[in-house]
Amino acid sequence: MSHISPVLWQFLVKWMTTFALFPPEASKIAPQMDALLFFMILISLIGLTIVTLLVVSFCILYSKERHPVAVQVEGSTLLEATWTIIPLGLFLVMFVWGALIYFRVFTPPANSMNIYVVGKQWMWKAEHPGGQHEINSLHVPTGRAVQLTLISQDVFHSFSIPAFRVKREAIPGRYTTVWFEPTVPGTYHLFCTQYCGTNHSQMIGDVVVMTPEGYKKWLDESTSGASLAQNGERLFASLSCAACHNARPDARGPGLANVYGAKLPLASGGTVTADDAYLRESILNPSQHVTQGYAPIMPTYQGQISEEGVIALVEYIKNLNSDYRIQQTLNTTDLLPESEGKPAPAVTGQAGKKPAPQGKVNP
Ligand code: HEC
Ligand SMILES: [Cu+2]
Repeated sequence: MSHISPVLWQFLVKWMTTFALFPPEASKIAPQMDALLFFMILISLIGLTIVTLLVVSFCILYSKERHPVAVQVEGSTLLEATWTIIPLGLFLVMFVWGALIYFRVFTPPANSMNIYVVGKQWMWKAEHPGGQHEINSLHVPTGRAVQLTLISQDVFHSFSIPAFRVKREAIPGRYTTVWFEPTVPGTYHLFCTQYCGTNHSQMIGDVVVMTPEGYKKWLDESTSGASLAQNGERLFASLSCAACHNARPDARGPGLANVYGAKLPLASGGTVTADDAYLRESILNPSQHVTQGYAPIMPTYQGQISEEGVIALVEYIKNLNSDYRIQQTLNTTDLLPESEGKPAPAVTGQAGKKPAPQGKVNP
């Protein structure tokens, strides 16, 4: 969208950024948001100038010395209609323009890659699907839509990257998402912008935007050996989830293959879509929504699994979906050359349900 940023404006932004008056524009949405901001500032300046000029000139023209006796003015329909309709039009332009950007900001593209971010007093932890994790830093590639799934482990935090013009609350007990497409390699600030206790001001970090090749290299060097889904698989085994969720015909729990994104019928009537939030909720609070045809026997794991553990489990269950894994392969793991040969996580699907294809998934 560089056509909405004329040369003069780019010069202005560059100048302000150099003098630390303005954050750099490092994401695709940033110049679009700034265009609206500058439009609003421009309109406000024009309005300010007109009003100031009128106030000053009326003070001089209609002073007591010049007009000792007040003249009564009865009003002008044309004048009033003009000063109503023109600002109304301008405000509607701002509204529609703002709404268009708002929808764009809140709708991640279908092919975005997902990174989990957990906020806690007083740090940000990022979990990449490949198993890389980092604290108070976030590595992302240019030219790719990146979606963050945020959650807080304690109090409200707010995740903000000014250079990308994004900010979203990290809420305890609930997943929120935010997305951006980085455009310029470099290191940018990462803030918590909601007062969250004594060391709130230290809840800061670096966002490192790398070229796709640089990011690939970083992923290789930072790999912890197991992907997030593989960690989840390990947790699934150690917490004995498979005692009930297994492929055996007499399994006491439903099969979890292809559950992600499915519409599940509930015992209480109605259906629910199994998204990230639902998976999290059904692990920590299983009696909340009991799936039709099953007894409410699943124990709660509240307090037994950290948010990172829940994320690993959620990622594991998502990866039991064949199409999710293919999508992930297309989006993320094709940046990960060593992952191509990795075996897919084992499927503990219910008998009768089509298990996800095993093995190598190449785009
Ligand atoms: C004692 C048996 C048992 C254990 C152990 C168990 N579950 Fe369940 N789980 C169930 C049953 C029964 C249901 C369906 C009824 C319900 O929704 O509560 C269920 C539902 C679910 C659902 C919702 C999906 C659906 O189709 O309803 C998820 C996700 C899930 N379990 C994950 C887990 C994970 C992860 C673990 C281990 C941390 C686990 N379960 C341990 C029995 C169990
Ligand atoms: Cu915070």
